[in-house]
Parts: sequence; structure tokens; C-alpha cells
Amino acid sequence: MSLPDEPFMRRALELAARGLYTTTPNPRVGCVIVRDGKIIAEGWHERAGEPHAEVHALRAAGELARGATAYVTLEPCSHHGRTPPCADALIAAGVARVVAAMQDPNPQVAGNGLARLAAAGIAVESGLLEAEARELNIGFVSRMTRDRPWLRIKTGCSLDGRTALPNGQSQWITSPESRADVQKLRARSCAMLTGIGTVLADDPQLTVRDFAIGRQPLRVVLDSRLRMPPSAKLLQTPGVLVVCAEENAARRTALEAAGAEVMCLPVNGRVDLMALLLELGRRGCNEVTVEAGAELAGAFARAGLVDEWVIYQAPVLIGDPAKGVANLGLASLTEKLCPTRVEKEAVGPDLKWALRFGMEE
Ligand code: AOF
Ligand code: ZN
Repeated sequence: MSLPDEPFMRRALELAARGLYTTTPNPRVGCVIVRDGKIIAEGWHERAGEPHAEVHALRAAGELARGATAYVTLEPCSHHGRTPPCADALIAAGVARVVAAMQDPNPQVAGNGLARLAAAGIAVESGLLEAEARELNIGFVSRMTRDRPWLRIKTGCSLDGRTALPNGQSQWITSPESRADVQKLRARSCAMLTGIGTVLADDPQLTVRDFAIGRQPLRVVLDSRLRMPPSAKLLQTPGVLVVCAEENAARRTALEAAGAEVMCLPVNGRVDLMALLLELGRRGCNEVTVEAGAELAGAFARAGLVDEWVIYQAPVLIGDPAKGVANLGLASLTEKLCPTRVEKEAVGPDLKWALRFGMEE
């Protein structure tokens, strides 16, 4: 692959990112078609069930696609899903060369798309800006390779790592800018997850409210003993799953009447976190964001299930005896959570940390 290819793939990645909030359960994919060093057509995947990125771009290119190069952020598909194979569409259009950023981790494709193009005599390359492409679809890659979503915890805290007063009050520690940024995390998530403690203390909605994305994430509440009140604000928007560890017919009926789906996934008297993530994977969840207190955050961390921890740290002090970020139950400092990658950026007056733990290659 030569250097001149890179700007075209960057443009394709930019187009792919336009689907950040809408493609779920499908990946975000962009495509540009280039002739004589110029972009003649662009496309991106917007919504599952609608045409893939390549099809949009090929339609825009028309006859000019013959002999052109297509840059795609994901290997063109070779299977009949909700839509026909993009590899066939590229072959039919007479494209001469296809450059992909990465292989499709979907086992139904997994190299077959590129192989089909090559068999048709098309020059095929893969791996250009692969890290960027994987990052854009980290949740899709997770679900395809591990059968479970990418699990992100979001925490808002003070400089001294406090998330709430002992009486539960937590609104607000971080700035409006941080809270607006959290709306973006929610919007890119397939599901938002919280615990019954947070529901009882804050009565959150966990919805996307700052902008319209045409859907709301599934809202999941871990509620071992089904204490969730049917009047909880969460239930004002459809799409709530309450997961318990103990059946209670009367409470189940009341929650179901309030519109919730109730599911029992017990292990040793608590909700089986791994079983829950596998269930969310089966439902097509790519990215799941946890907004919860120290107990649930700690439980995911102790189970080794946290892929990413996003912490909005406000420059304020709350002091003892306020609540901390997570109950990790460490016996020794050798057990402290050490991320494999750390990024930080300013968000308004706050500092946003993104700690990575999962799926490093
Ligand atoms: C592409 N280009 O733009 C996307 C692809 O049900 P379908 O037909 O939408 O197929 C979904 C699968 O196709 C998805 O799981 C992934 O493997 C691939 N997504 N492929 O060539 C695209 N969105
Ligand atoms: Zn396709």
C-alpha cells in the first residue's frame, strides 16, 4: 500500500463515524471511490437493514466505478444478511482495486469477502489504518470475537475520587460540559447498565436527551431482589430490562405491568455478570456503558470484565466520609487495577480519563 492511499482511508473513516450513534447492531462503515487520484463518490452505513457503505458509494459513482479503487473501513461482506453481499456489488460494478482497513470479524465474512474479490481478479489489500478502524468498531469486534459487548464504566467524581455523599447525594459533582459528554457516551451505547442502589438513590433515566438519534439505548437494571419501584423514572421510556437473582412473582408482575422485561440470571444469590453480558451479546449489544455506584462498578472490576473506564474528574474536593469510585476489595497493592493504556483530555473545567483494560493485542 502506498502513502497516497492513506488520506482516502482517513476520509472513509470520517464517513464511517457518521454512523456512530445509529448503525447498531451493525458496525460503522465508510467507503470512498477514487479515480485518477480524486474522490468520485462516498457512502456510509447508516442503519441496520439499510444499504451498506459500499452500496451507497457505488450508487453515487454509477458507471464511473468501472476501473476505480474503493476504500472501505471494513472488509466488504460476502454473505446475505439483511442486505445482499457488497463483494458481489463491487465485482458487478467493475471496481479494479479494493483497499480495506480491516477484516470483518463477523464469522460469516472473516476473509471471505476479500477472497471473493480476489477470485474475481480485483486487486485486494487490507490493513490500512487498521487500528483506527478497530477502535471505531471496538464493540462490534468484541461481540464477534468474545460473544459479549465492550464494557465501559463511566464515573463522575471529585479530585479526591468521591462520587457521592454518604446520604447518596451526587448531583452535581462534574461540570455541565462533562455531563454533555456523557450524553455522547450514552448515544453510542447499545445498552446502559446500572444497579438498584443508583435507581433508588438518584432515580435516573439513563436516556439520550441532548440530541435525537432515533433510538434509545436499552436500559438494564441489576436488581437481585426486584426492589425496583414500578414508579421509577427509568420506566417512563420503553426498553428496560430488570435482571434479578431471585424470583418474586408479585414484583415481577408489577414491573412487567409498568413495561419492564424481567429476567432472572442467578449465581450464588447475585446476578451472574458474565451470563448477563453474554445475554446482551445475544441481543446484539456492541457497546454497554455502566453508570453505577461503587458496589456494581467494583463487582464488574473484581470479575475482570471492565474493558474501559471513563472517569470525569472535577477539580473539587469532597473529602471523608464520602463514597469512592469502586469497592475493589484489594488485599494487597499488587492487585491494584493498572490500565494497559491511558488517555486524558480536558472537558470544560474537568479532566476526562479513559483507562483501557480490555482486548489489547
Ligand atoms: C459491509 N459494509 O457498510 C457494513 C457491513 O444484515 P446486514 O446485511 O446489514 O449485514 C450485517 C453484517 O454485514 C455485519 O454483521 C457485518 O459483518 C457486515 N457489515 N459490511 O461490507 C457495511 N455495515
Ligand atoms: Zn456489505
